[in-house]
Amino acid sequence: MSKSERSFVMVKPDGVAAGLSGEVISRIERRGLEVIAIKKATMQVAVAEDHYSEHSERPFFGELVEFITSGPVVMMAVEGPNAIAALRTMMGPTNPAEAPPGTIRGDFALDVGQNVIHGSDGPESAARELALHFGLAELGT
Ligand code: IDP
Ligand code: MG
Repeated sequence: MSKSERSFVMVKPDGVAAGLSGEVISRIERRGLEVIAIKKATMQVAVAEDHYSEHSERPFFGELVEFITSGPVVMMAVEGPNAIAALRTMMGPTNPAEAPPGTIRGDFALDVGQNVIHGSDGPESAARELALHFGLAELGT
């Protein structure tokens, strides 16, 4: 049995505005992963800058922070065997133009910036993002 792990997943403002929160949650659950915490909120600018700090020197950073704070997002802690990699595969590549049908980005997005979903890219970023957006009590640890 593979080791259970946790990922931070977020339906971005474009996905929430398009009414895709339920679709994303449904795909996660049907895959067999468990949503162990969930909330809908508009992210504070300082929190968004921290969340995307690895991209702070990139030319699109300002646009990215502006977009991610532009409306409500649905944030989740998702748990299950190989959750981080399984979710990245379900999301598809960052650029939706390269995302195959059947992936969330391949089915619902066209723009590299507004690409519907975020998922942690590894165990360190998952731990960091879960701590940033959820308290320990919310995660039952
Ligand atoms: P990921 O979301 O697939 O992990 P990252 O490379 O970590 O992709 O980039 C974080 C987010 O920054 C992307 O999901 C996308 O919203 C945005 N982004 C990445 N590259 C570009 C770009 O070239 N132009 C505009 N936005 C971008
Ligand atoms: Mg990333």
